[in-house]
Amino acid sequence: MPLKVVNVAIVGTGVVGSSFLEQILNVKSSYVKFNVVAILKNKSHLISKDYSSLPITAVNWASYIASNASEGSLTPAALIEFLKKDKTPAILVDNTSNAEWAYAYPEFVSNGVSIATPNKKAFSSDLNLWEKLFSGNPDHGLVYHEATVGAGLPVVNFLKEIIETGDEVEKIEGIFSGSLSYIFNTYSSDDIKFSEIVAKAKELGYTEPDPRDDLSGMDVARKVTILARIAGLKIESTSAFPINSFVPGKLSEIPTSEEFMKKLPEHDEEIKQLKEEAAQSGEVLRFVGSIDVKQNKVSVGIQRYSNSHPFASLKGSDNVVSIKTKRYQNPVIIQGAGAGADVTAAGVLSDVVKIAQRL
Ligand SMILES: NC(=O)c1ccc[n+]([C@@H]2O[C@H](COP(=O)([O-])OP(=O)(O)OC[C@H]3O[C@@H](n4cnc5c(N)ncnc54)[C@H](OP(=O)(O)O)[C@@H]3O)[C@@H](O)[C@H]2O)c1
Ligand SMILES: *[C@@H]1O[C@H](CO)[C@@H](O)[C@H](O)[C@H]1NC(C)=O
Ligand SMILES: *[C@@H]1O[C@H](CO)[C@@H](O)[C@H](O)[C@H]1NC(C)=O
Ligand SMILES: CC(=O)N[C@H]1CO[C@H](CO)[C@@H](O)[C@@H]1O
Repeated sequence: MPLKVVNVAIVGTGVVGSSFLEQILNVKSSYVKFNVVAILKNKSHLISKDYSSLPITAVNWASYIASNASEGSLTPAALIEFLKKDKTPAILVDNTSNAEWAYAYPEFVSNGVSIATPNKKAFSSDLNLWEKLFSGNPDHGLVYHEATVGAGLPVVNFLKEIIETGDEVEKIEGIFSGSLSYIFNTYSSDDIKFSEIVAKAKELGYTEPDPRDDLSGMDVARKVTILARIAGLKIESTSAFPINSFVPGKLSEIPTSEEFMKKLPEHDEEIKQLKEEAAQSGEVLRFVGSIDVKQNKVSVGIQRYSNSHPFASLKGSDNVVSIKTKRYQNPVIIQGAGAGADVTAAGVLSDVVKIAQRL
């Protein structure tokens, strides 16, 4: 069988991008050859003039870029021009959390470039953008985004596949944030104040620089929007359903993250009461996203689960998703690390491999 060759362009070499580069440069496949033909950073870029793979290895790529990259980045339009000039099929790997790149996806796709990305913006913003990306036009590039929900866990592609076989999703429920998973798992098992566990999660780098960005539920809302759309609901945007923020009311207006952390202990007592009320009924608090397809209802916020429920025994910063369908009346449970550079990059790389197989 002839070796299949695919050009790969990578945007962003941060946490996930670095791990992705190491993984793709180590792929040993007998049927597909990945030519890494472009690497774009914010202020520099490296492209292969003759579309052969850049002369980099999993060991030296960072120093090679540091000394050999050209100044300035490329715009999405310039990258499309570059990729179109070669007849080898191309895949864009977007590892930014940048909206500019996300909004350029339809241009890539309509020019035949496929996309693999962990960037949630393109899939959780306007419904219009989603519909453009999944129009089903056979001349368009393919779009894969496994790592937008639960990092490398097989959630997005699994859902799309069972729906393609004719199954119907009835309900999806899950813990989709590594940081909130860690915070509530530890809070329910340990004798620790809520403000202390938030401070610890921040220290460990599990939260965003301002933990309110996690506690607000916005990131969970983005992931829930993506899953709800896959399940067939026409969710216009993340403002189309209730997001019950866990940031105590008065603290949402505080300007700095430092001040917020200083004031949070004032709310320890009221949060402890919630925990104790739940404990009296043999339940724990969990921050979940739920999608009830039959009732057309989506929500994000705190729920109580009995100690025997799979969500109650979650450990560390793991994610868990429960999927109930017409065929799986006893829900499918997918659980495991839902954050971290290596598993996220592996989720993106498995999308790249899937695209290469289909091209
Ligand atoms: N870093 C990742 O693991 C990851 C995974 C999927 C997608 N992305 C995409 O990348 C964009 C930018 O991310 P970033 O570069 O700002 O990420 P970052 O700087 O590495 O840190 C922010 C995020 O770290 C995640 N995280 C990493 N390791 C973790 C661990 N061991 N336990 C718990 N949480 C952990 C949390 O993700 P969560 O709260 O989301 O679980 C947290 O919100 C995100 O908006 C997203 O679109 C990142
Ligand atoms: C890239 O540069 C833009 C504009 O200069 C900035 O807004 C953005 O935060 C930068 N992104 C990264 C990942 O450094
Ligand atoms: C920069 O490119 C040249 C020519 O390809 C190469 O010989 C050199 O090793 C590269 N620099 C680094 C630090 O890799
Ligand atoms: C998720 C992730 O790794 N994002 C990175 C993508 O690349 C940018 C720019 O290099 C980094 O700043 C991000 O951290």
